[in-house]
Amino acid sequence: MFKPSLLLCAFLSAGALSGAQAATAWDESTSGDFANVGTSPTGVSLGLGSNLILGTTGRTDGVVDRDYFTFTLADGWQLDSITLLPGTTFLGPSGLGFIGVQAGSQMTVNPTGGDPSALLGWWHYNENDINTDILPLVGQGGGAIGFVGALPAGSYTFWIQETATGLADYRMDFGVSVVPEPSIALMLMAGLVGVGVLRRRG
Ligand SMILES: [Ca+2]
Repeated sequence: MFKPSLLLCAFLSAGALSGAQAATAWDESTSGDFANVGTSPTGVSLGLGSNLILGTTGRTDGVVDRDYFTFTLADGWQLDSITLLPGTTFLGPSGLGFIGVQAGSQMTVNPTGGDPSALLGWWHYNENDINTDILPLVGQGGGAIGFVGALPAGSYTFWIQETATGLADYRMDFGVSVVPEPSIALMLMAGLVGVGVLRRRG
């Protein structure tokens, strides 16, 4: 018996397997501090699979270290997860890590303005988020444009900041995958249905 759901699963699995690799996209300890100005973010290159983003942010001696970086997802690619990894640190109960994302190659939002309406999404990540995918939470950030599911091909600029006084480390894994191509699956399904019709006629 023909099961289209199984066929789709096969395609999804093939896409996931073809993108399986791990890489450090940026490590501030070796690559340097991310840009501190949203309108001139550091350019980062993401590949298919796992992309580690490792950094430190916060406030020392009244100086705020905000981290801004941008990347472009090629046609047919999508950002399907941001996993917060162990090694991310927090500055006590009041220490809240902030992550925000804006569409395009710049972050134009005033970091002290408190207006998230131009953001695609944001989230205050915390200890409970370790080893979980925070992308869905980012998409639900209050007052932002919002999104559901993966971010499709295009340019995005991220802003990460520990909002308490002191320095905190963050370790995140940006998961990139190939967008499943329903058109091919549908064509194959149509072909299989056609075969079934021919068999009935025969
Ligand atoms: Ca930094």
